[in-house]
Amino acid sequence: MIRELFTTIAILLLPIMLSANDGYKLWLQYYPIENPQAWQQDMLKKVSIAGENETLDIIKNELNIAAEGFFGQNPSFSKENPSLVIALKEQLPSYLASKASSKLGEEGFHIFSSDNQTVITANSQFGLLYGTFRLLQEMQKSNPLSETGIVDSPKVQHRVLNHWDNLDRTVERGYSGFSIWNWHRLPRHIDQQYLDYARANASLGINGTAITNVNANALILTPYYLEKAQALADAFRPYGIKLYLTARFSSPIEIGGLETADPQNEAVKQWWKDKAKEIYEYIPDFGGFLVKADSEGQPGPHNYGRTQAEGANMLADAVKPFGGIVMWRAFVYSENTPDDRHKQAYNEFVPIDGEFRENVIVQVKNGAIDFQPREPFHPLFGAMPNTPLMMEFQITQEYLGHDTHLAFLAPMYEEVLKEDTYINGEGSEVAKVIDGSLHNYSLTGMAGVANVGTDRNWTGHHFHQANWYAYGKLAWNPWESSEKIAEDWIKLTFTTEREFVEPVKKLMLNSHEMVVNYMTPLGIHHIMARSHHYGPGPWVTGGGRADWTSTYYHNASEKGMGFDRTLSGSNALEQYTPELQEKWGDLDLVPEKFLLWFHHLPWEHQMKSGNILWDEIALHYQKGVNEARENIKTWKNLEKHVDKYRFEHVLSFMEIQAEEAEWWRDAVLLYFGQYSGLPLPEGVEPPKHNLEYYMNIDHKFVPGI
Ligand code: GCV
Repeated sequence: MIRELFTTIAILLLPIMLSANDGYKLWLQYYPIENPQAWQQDMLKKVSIAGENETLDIIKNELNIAAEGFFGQNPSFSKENPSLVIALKEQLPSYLASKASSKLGEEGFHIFSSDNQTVITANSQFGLLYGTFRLLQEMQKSNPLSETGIVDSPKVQHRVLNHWDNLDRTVERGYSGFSIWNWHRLPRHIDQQYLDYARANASLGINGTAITNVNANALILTPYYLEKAQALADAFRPYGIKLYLTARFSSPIEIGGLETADPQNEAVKQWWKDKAKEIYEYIPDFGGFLVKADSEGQPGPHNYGRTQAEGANMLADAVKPFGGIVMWRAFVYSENTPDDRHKQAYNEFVPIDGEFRENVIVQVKNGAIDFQPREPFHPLFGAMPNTPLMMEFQITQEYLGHDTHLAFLAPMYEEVLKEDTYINGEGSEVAKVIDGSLHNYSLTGMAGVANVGTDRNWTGHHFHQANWYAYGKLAWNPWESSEKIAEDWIKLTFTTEREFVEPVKKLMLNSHEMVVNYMTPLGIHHIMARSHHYGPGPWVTGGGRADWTSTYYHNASEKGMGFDRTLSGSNALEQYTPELQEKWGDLDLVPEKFLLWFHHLPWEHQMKSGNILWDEIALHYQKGVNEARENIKTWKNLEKHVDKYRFEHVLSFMEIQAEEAEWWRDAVLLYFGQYSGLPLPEGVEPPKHNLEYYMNIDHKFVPGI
């Protein structure tokens, strides 16, 4: 009886269960195209794919999934009168080959129409894969092909996700469940999620993944784990994705039985050469090493009185014979160096510009401190013309509210990429450092610290899928606009209905600034709770390292607040070009978003708005709260355009965000208010509790540490 009842309930619930969208399909929803035009439907009817290999099978599969989703039909694959031709340029008949662009490079593609055919061509199978994904994305957006079609190729060579995933499957700064790498089941079990991960990356043109934490465990380099890494590399290969591993600098001691890891020691050099050879036996196309050294307790060349270049070069020599590269992080700083943390990486790396091997690329975080909600660009960009530099963005939201705070990060990435370094005069944007054009770099790259985990929707917040997407798009083309990225992502992920697309785009494009408003406006930085960085902690002080406290950065007292990085302070400003020193050093010229980053100012400092600093700070916090509340209203109005599952999920996260924005506002204003001694300006709501209450909040077991 009970069994029958359950069966009946299950049957009744089936339609609801089927319509539930858990977000697993990301931006590859391939939802039905309403009222498809003839060109759309015809294009996927008969497809000719030249040749056979695993990547071409993936292309075939993708076309099947898409056609099924768009039109409920499957293409037939045939060479007879195809509507869509997918072939390498060298395989095209000459009348079509002559129409194909000559500027495709290794990974680019050309999609064009000729008579009644659409052609996707490229110089490599991965170019064909990228072209296929692009065509399907254009179809989903209902964008007809123009006369010239689409010619596109990546502007950056190495487009790599960095997973801070540990071997026990915890993820440092990961907020979406556990690591998707199930080491215990590898190498024999290849989880479907690995393939779906590779597919999602390929759809954006991401071509590399560093699968282990930069706070590295040497065990990954032992045969036990190499066999597992090999299985992952094999799974990713047909998607055009190379595998990288993080190398712990002290590995020769920890797993090699040597007494030193000195990069000038012959036995150590040989150990790395042998290790590299061994890795390439498992993974013939191994991408190379990603290294964090001499930073936050990680071992490195400093332990032996050597430079970063000497450390990097030893590893570069080891992988060089096999075509590997070394991505050496510039995130080098120490609590024992008495200088402003902001200045340390520059001081360390600029003097050794040009000393790195040609297969080393130095990986630099977007800002000089640490992925704050807003930072001016890192002064290293532009300052190392003889050493290739790559960008490191953080996709996971360590300092941006973790998984529940909606913050679309493309505007933040774009702000940094489009900032002018003035290094070769006006027009020397950071993006030109990254695409290599400013200094003619022979290597280019962009890394994104991944936000994916075992959560069914991959990224915790459904909208944080957009940050993975945005990173991929900007790694492909650092000049892409956040507005286009947002619009495309919405259309691919939800719907093309304008009544949905426009308000959601607006909400997304404003969301990063909203978070800055309620967390760290006007250049305030690093005032998060200690260690896990979840929630406010402007009172964080003391402990082992001053540079991990809030008071180090805000310097609040009765006299005012801010970090003086001008001549009268740490003079970190001198690391930028004179144009920027002049602009950012001058209180009349500095953009207010960087005000307290570079200046220590009295609470009564006059702002452009006419408000005093204290009032302006308070009003920014209130603005952030108001915006978070407004988002809830906007989202509620859009209910009819979204499936129930994602609607409710996003709504509940937005409610958490609005509540936590209040928490931020109240805690921070109470704390700084002790020093300003000034009342809250009109329009700012009084705090709900006293300062002690906020200081005693202690969230247990916050994920990500
Ligand atoms: C992987 C910050 C984070 C650390 C991270 C480090 C880094 O300090 O808090 O978790 O370590 O950056 O980028 O190496």
